[in-house]
Amino acid sequence: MFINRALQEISFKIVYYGPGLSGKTTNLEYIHRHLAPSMRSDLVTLNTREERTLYFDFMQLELGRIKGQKPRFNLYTVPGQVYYRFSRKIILKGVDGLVFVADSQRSRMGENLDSLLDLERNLIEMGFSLETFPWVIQYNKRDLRDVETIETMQAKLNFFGTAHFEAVAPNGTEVLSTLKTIITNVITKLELVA
Ligand SMILES: Nc1nc2c(ncn2[C@@H]2O[C@H](COP(=O)(O)OP(=O)(O)O)[C@@H](O)[C@H]2O)c(=O)[nH]1
Ligand SMILES: [Mg+2]
Repeated sequence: MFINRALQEISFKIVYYGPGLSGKTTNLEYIHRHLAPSMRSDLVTLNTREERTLYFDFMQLELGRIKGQKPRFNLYTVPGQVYYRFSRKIILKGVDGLVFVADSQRSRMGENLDSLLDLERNLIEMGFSLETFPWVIQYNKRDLRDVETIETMQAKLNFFGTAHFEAVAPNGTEVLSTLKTIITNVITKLELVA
């Protein structure tokens, strides 16, 4: 979180985390398409092919006022692939809220769990834990054939019982409700709304 008192601006950082190809960028693309240009910045996507050390998507939302403050929400995605461990740590710095985007395909359950444990390890290094940190979990790709049941995904991944969503990111199913919930959780945690 970053507060600029002079400008009455307050910035929050929300990070979309999860294994490679789970649909993190697709979430941001949908949000970008469906919010008025006055409410959001351009979507910046940095490509891995350019061999950057840092690789992420970024977009800023500006949503009305809360208690006189102009809140901004900076949305980031992390690269999910195992070898981008360093990028993920950098992108997590200063995070206020997390969306974990899981891939519902049965064959991807191992990657989901690895990524969630990687996230928890990184949070613990920063002095936090998923047990108390504002986060939500999105079970994406519900439109595909060979998906795990929600009950099994809940049992395997949602070990602290946080809010969960059943999404199809390309057509926007549950994309905005996921975003709204994490924004509300972040703001509530900071007691900006009574
Ligand atoms: N069928 C289906 N495909 C999806 C869904 N979400 C994302 N995809 C596809 O999965 C691939 C990876 O998505 P992307 O957003 O780039 O994943 P990221 O690596 O997490 O950023 C792309 O081809 C997307 O179009 C979904 O809900 N259903
Ligand atoms: Mg991506």
